[in-house]
Amino acid sequence: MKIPSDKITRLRELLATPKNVLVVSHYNPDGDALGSSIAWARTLESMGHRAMCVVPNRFPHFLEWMPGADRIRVFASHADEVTAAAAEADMICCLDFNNPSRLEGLSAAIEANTGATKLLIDHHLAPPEDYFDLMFSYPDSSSTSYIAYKLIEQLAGADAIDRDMGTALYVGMMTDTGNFSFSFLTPDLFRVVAALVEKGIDIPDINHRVYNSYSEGRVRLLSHALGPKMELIEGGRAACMSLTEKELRRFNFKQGDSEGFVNYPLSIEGVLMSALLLENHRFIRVSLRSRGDVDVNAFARRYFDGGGHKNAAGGKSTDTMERTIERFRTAAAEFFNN
Ligand SMILES: [Mn+2]
Repeated sequence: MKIPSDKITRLRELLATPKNVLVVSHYNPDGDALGSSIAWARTLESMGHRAMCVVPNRFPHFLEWMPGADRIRVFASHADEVTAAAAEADMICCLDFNNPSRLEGLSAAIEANTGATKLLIDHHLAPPEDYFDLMFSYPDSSSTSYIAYKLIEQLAGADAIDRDMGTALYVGMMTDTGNFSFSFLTPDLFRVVAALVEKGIDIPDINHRVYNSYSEGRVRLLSHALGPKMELIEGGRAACMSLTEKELRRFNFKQGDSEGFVNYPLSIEGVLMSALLLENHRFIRVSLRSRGDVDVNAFARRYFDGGGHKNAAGGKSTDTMERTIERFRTAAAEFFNN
C-alpha cells in the first residue's frame, strides 16, 4: 500500500486553515472503527483543527478502556448534539466504511450538510464513485487503522503518534486481523507494529483487555451457538448458526456479545464458509466468514443484499429466521455447486 504524494498534497490544502471536523465511523463500531477514529481526530487536533468523533450506536464493553474512547459521541444517545455538530462541520471524515447506509440513523444528519468536504479513509471494497471529495481507499489493507497510521506518518510525521494513539491504532490492527492471523499480513504491517512497540504500547495488556473481558452470558451464548445451534451443510463445507431475539434475551445479551462468534466454525477442518444469523427487532443480520478462495463478499451481494471483503462480509434478511436459514441452505448449495 502506497499513498500517492499528490493525495497528501490535496489533503494538506484542505487542512491549510483551521477546520471543524466530524470524524464518523460505522454502525456497531468495532476496534478498528474506534482505533482509527481516535488516532485521526487526535492528529487533526495536533494540527490546529477541531474534531468530534461520532458513531451511530454504542460500542462493545471490551473496548471501553481504550484511550480516547471517552471522547466518542454516540449518536443514539446524543442525537441533538451530534446533529448540530454535523451541520456546522467544514469537513466530514468517514473511517472504516464506505457506504453511507452503514451510518443507519446518523446518515440523515450527515447528508443534510451538503457543503462539507467529504473524506474517506477505509479498506472496504468498492467505494461509491461520486460521494467523496478525497478518498484514501485501500481494500488490500488489513485494517483502516493501518491506513490511518500510514496517512498520519506522511501528513504529520511518525512523531505525531504517541503511546495512547499507538494503543488505539494497535487495537484496530489486532482486532481486524484476528490477532494477526487473517490476510494482508504484509511485512510493512509488522514494521508499523514494531514502531508502535517503540512508542511503548503494552501488547500483553491490550490482548488481555480485548480478549479476556467477556461476560458469563457471552461465553454461555457462544456455547449455545456452537452447540445446539450450529448446523454443518454442504458436506461440512459450510456452517450456519442462528440466534433469535428470544435466545439472546435468555443469555442476557449485550451489544457486541456475539462479536467473533462467526469465526469459530472455521476452526473445524473442512469448513470453508461460516454464517451467523442474528435476529434484532427489525431484521436478521447475516455475518459471513470464509477461508481461501471462497468469496463471501460475492455471496453476500448475491443472496443477502450486502457485501464486504472476500473473507469477511455481511448482509441482512427481512424474512423470518426459519425462512432465512432455508434461504442460506439453498444459497450455499447453489454457491458451492457452481
Ligand atoms: Mn476495519
